[in-house]
Amino acid sequence: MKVFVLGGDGFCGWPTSLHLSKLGHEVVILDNLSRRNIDNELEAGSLTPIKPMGERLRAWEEVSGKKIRFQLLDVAKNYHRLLSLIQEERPDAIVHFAEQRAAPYSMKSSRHKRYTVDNNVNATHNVLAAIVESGVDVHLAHLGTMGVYGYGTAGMKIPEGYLAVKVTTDEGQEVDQEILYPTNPGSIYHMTKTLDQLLFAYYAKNDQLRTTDLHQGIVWGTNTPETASDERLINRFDYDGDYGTVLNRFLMQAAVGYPITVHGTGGQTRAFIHIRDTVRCIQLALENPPEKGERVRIINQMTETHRVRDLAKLISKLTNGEIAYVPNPRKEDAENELHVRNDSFLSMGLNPTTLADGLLSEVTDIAKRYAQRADLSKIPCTSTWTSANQPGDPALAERRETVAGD
Ligand code: NAD
Ligand code: USQ
Repeated sequence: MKVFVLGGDGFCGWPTSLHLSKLGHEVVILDNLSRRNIDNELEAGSLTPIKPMGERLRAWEEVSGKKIRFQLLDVAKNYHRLLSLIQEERPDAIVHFAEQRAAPYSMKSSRHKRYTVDNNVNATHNVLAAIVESGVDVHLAHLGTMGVYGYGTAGMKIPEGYLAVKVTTDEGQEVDQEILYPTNPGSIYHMTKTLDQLLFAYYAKNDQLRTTDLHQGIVWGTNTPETASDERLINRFDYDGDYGTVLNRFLMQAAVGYPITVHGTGGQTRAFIHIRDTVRCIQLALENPPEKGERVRIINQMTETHRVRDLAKLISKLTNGEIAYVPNPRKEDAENELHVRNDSFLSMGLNPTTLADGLLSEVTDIAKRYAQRADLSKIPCTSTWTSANQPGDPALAERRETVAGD
């Protein structure tokens, strides 16, 4: 297949591009490098030393003998270039990662809220409008989020996108229907993904666009076999308070001797997936496209759920690291249960990588190797959801504990 990877310089997009290229697909990366500019804005770079795009691509050609092409392009703004590229190249599939993806970044100020909405919604709509205008029969695979559902439970597992409901008609008859699962976003970022869902539903209905929306959980880990094959191919590793995600942050904090920052009671339960499974899931989604005229195919891209404080305790036990129970900068429930269906990828043959597989120590090893690059002042989550929330700073910790090892 010829595949456009929008956002192919990012944490998920780069390893996906290499994985698809390794499999023999022709990959073209489209990215405006906005994530690298946000590193400059936040003065907090990747813990791992990621190389410029040109060097990454030369290294990949050297290592694999395969060429990936790159187009510097803002998908949210350069509509006509995007359209011409689709018309000229006629890709079989487009994988769309090109959005601002950090919830804390999206909540920093009204400027950040507006940027996130403008960037994400326009990027998604431009891709949809350009596919239709080009007339090319492209399968669009988009990275959504588990956060579109909220993290609650209605006494059932969260289904893959659609909820079966019974409606009572005016004549008193009960009718079965399936509706998009009601959205309940917890940040401006997550809200943009709920807006994306409506755009996909509309274009699938009106233009028979073939679309797969992958509701992904929190990605952890750093490397895939391809990114680990040469240091110049290394994947990015975010640890700062805006872009670092919980499990990678906890592993990095323990590795550099910083307190493990649990927000509130750590009672939030979330869905997780390892980066190695992310790239396999995208492959499986591309190999199993929906038919023309089918409704949007929504798949939950996660392999396990964990409660935040259980992860902190596991890592404390493994590393002797101290846990700091810090104020929660977010407006979220203190505790939640989460049960999720993920039958689609399992039935396509995904063999999940789980926490128990020794990959925790791989992340800790990477964090230790590059520890001297870490700026510890960037670790606390300082972006607060409302003026009533406080930063997640260990200096404000209400309680501390270290879990004894075996
Ligand atoms: P990332 O920020 O590392 O990568 C996103 C890439 O998109 C960056 O390289 C950025 O420069 C590019 N980009 C952003 N806006 C663009 C635009 N307008 N035009 C061109 N390029 C643009 O993020 P990631 O962690 O790789 O996430 C990728 C996607 O997966 C996101 O849409 C995110 O919502 C989703 N996702 C990520 C996670 C996770 O834990 N990382 C979990 C669930 C879903
Ligand atoms: N948390 C802590 N301590 C920390 C950091 C986070 O307790 O130091 C808590 C947060 O309060 C939250 C949970 O951990 O309850 C998860 O936070 P996160 O930053 O790891 O994840 P989130 O903000 O949800 O966002 C990430 C990605 C996003 C993706 C989402 C998938 O950045 O792109 O969409 O995971 S999901 O969580 O399933 O919606």
